[in-house]
Amino acid sequence: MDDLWQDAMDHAVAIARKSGQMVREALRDDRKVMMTKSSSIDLVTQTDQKVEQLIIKSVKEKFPTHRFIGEESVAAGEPCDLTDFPTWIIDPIDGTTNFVHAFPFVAVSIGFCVNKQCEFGVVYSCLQDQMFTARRGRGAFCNGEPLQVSTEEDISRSIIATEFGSNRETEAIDRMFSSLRKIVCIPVQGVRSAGSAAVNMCLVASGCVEAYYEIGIHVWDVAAGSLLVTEAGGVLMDVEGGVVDLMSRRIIAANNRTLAERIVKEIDSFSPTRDDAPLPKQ
Ligand code: 2AM
Ligand code: CA
Ligand code: CA
Ligand code: CA
Repeated sequence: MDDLWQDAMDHAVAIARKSGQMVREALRDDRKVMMTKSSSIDLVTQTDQKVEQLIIKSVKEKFPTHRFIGEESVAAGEPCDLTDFPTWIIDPIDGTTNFVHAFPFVAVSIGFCVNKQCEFGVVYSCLQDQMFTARRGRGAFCNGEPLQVSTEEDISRSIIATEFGSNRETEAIDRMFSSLRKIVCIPVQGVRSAGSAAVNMCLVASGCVEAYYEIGIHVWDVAAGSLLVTEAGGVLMDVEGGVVDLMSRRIIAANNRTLAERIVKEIDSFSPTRDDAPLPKQ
């Protein structure tokens, strides 16, 4: 079984690299927005769809019994169910808005779960040519070099990453900024938004930022990155302090428990609905 997952991981790395090449070529020639999804700022390009199709096709040929959760397939009506079966969780372009604007943080994210547990994660940051890889129990790497989270214990000496997502409803924005205001005013040394959940998690794994939190993410945004964080020595926590459920659409990824718990204290938590519909009143 062990060797089989290694084979799958090698395949994920190869296909992520090939996908990254497609993304770089499209960045030069074709960054047109093809359509929007949940709102006018939720963008999809032809490259999002082409890359996802490429990944799924090539994995199906090699592992015909495996299942898939892919962002663009789910958008096209495929189920988003994480079962115990071997499942590839794919975000073909994490950072589509960045891609459209040529803002240079664009990643291909491939996570692989069995029995709902991540066995490996691959995040390819296409424009930096950085291949982030993690295998359960075997560490996290960038281009083969081992990664370690930051050792900082004090949030006031930390950089925190978060994102603003695509929900622009006043209530959601108010909650997000009320949490962010508290975090900024601790004060932290900085707040950053890379525009890609997967890249944010790789920044935590690399020790460049101490923590990343977001409410509204999907499983494909964080499946691969979550293993990078834990294998680099970091922790995952739900925004209310419990164990993270990758399907819950909210996450804190931090270098250590002290920082994660401090962020829990400052966040006004809420659960987004599955389809980005208006948030329920608290
Ligand atoms: P995407 O590029 O794959 O859609 C977390 O913020 C994730 O939400 C990002 O990694 C990004 O994933 C998505 N996202 C961020 N800003 C967005 C926006 N304005 N519209 C739609 N999705 C966005
Ligand atoms: Ca994404
Ligand atoms: Ca995407
Ligand atoms: Ca998207």
